[in-house]
Amino acid sequence: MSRTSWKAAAAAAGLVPPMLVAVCAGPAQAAPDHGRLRPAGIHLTTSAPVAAKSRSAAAAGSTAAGALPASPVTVTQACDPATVAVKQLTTCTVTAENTGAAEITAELGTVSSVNLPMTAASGASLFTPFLAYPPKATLAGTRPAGPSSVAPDPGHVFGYIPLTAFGGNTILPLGDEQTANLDVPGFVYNGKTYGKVGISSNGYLLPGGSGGDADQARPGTLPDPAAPNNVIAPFWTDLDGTGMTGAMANVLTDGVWNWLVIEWQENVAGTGTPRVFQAWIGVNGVQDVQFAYKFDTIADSGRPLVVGAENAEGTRGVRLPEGTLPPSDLRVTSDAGQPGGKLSYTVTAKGLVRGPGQLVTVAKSPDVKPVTVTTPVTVTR
Ligand SMILES: [Ca+2]
Ligand SMILES: [Ca+2]
Repeated sequence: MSRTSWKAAAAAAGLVPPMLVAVCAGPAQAAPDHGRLRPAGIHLTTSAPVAAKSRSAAAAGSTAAGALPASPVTVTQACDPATVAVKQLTTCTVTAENTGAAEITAELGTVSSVNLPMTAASGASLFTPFLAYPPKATLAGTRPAGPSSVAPDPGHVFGYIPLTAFGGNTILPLGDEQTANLDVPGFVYNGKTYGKVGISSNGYLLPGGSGGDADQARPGTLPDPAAPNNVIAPFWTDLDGTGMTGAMANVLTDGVWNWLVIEWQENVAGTGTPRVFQAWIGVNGVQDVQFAYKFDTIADSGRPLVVGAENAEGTRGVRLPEGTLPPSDLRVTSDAGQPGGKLSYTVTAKGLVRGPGQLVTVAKSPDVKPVTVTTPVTVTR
């Protein structure tokens, strides 16, 4: 199939209303139709395998001793109207939000200028006409988008179908500790679309590609903020493609939906014992990440093994218990995460004396710099 006809197939997929895709989750929950699969005819371009570099020491960021770090709490404050006549009222809304991953306590206070006394508050108490504060609050930390499960999904994953059954495969001759970067049709992972994927000789993928400095023979845990990040690992262990195919890739279509399929054909490093497995990545606008295994090659080699996935920051992820062989073909599902906790309150202020005035809100949290926000309010005659 030509590239043009692939585009036609993608356009056909695009005809499905977005809501239907969201509700049905597209191909992720469809029963795979093995009989209709054929190459989508997409030419996958690759860069040469990159030899692993030694890991560079992390740049040690340091702050002056005693200096407090910036607060993860952001404060917004707005007054409506921003100009009032004497005896007129303005309502000011203050919102604090935790943008950090950790829970934090926040104590806020709002002070008004002498020409703009506060007459009422909601969600806060007036201590004097010039000082209001809400109860001390505990703000939950943010939860980023990321994988929430790696689990069997019987009837909804393709399972192992040898890519050699199809024409047009792109061969990626990986040796030991090498990664190839492949330009691919855009696929969604944790809410982001990627047009490139790094394929490690050690059984994992890096959406967005690898700079070549992260190929790790010894699997890390998942998640882990340490490099490599954004790992999708069908079978992360010390493998070596030398003398084997290495990896191959193709885009298969059932005529409507398309999948990027990557197959590893390598040996356990230092042995002649093969491991053959695949990642199926839907390129249909919704996350669809499947792992498939040629189970007669899947066995315990005595080497560390990790099966799972993490997000781009290495802060959320899932894995089978370390060393656990995949019990079946698997699917990685993700969720969108959630923002940090918020605190909001309003105060009402009254123009008393003509001239420039202001409301100043300060948010204090333990062990970080306080945050100060100033909102001018002009009092006219
Ligand atoms: Ca990581
Ligand atoms: Ca290796």
